[in-house]
Amino acid sequence: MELKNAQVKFNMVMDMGLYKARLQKAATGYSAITTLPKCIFGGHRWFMKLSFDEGNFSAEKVFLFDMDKN
Ligand SMILES: [Cu+2]
Repeated sequence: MELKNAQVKFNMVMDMGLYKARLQKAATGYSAITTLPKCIFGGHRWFMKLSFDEGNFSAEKVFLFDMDKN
């Protein structure tokens, strides 16, 4: 099965904008590339929501990560 409608969205607690990328099939699994801005207020925690729907099945999951400080 191949996911055709999968995407990731990134945002911060503060309004830094919403960044989206579609997942593309890669050699091993899926990949997505996006560019996130550096927070001028020193925030570094980002949330990434992974979502996909395929036929009548859909799922989403939120992950968090901290951007490098330098
Ligand atoms: Cu910020």
